[in-house]
Amino acid sequence: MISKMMASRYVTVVGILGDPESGKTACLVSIYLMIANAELAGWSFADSRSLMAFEEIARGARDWNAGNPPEQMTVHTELSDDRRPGFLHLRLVRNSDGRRIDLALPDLPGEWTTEFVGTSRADRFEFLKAAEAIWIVLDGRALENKERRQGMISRVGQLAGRLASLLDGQFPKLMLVVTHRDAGKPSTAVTTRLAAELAKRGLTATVVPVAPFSDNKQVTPGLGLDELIAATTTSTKTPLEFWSPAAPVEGTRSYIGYRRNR
Ligand SMILES: Nc1nc2c(ncn2[C@@H]2O[C@H](COP(=O)(O)OP(=O)(O)O)[C@@H](O)[C@H]2O)c(=O)[nH]1
Ligand SMILES: [Mg+2]
Repeated sequence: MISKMMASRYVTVVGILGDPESGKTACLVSIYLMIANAELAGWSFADSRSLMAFEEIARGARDWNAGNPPEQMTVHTELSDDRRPGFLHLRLVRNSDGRRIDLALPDLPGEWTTEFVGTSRADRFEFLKAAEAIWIVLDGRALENKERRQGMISRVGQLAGRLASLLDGQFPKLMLVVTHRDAGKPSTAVTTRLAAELAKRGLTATVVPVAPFSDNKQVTPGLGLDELIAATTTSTKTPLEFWSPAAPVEGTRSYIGYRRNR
């Protein structure tokens, strides 16, 4: 199934990494729900065939899971065969130019990331060599926690370093997806240190704060996911901009970008 999808040059494969509980599945579920409800700004389903394509993937996922149907339209995170990631497939149309984009979004167990950093076990990440973008999903609350912050930032550096050696100089666009935007936005202190940690390895990333779900009335659920999809599908390589949501204003989505100082 994966190789069939990857054989199509139009499929944008995204590598989605992140420790357990960082919010990977939440991002996928929220993207799917927003698309299904036509709430993802700037994007719509291509046509009914997109639903069929999704159904095919879901059916495939069911097969892989040997009788465990996928929950909430994403593939079970715990796969019976842990070598084969499940993919959420979406065929979208960008409203601005009508461009059609097939996205393959894998829902991987967080343990894969943990083990990749800890033991450098890379065999199951071979598919990342075909990825056009890599998301490293980070729990925004942990990032702002004074005790946990430094450890997390160093681990992002280690993870990026592992990826760099796996990908052997062919690094795709890198996005640091910071969840729990509803609990607050990432501070400049944190984004600056993340950028510095990556710069040690000659890498840059786009920081995208998101709130796939929200416990805060001031923050719309799904905030930031349209930017995430936009950044994932732009053709420019490794953008330098960090994106930071402006103070939340109900009903609007305004963003300011600022260039990282080198
Ligand atoms: N309020 C809120 N909850 C979130 C957010 N992101 C993830 N969560 C919750 O955090 C928990 C872990 O998320 P999950 O997607 O399962 O993590 P995964 O292990 O990386 O797939 C779940 O209960 C999510 O609903 C967010 O931005 N805001
Ligand atoms: Mg998960």
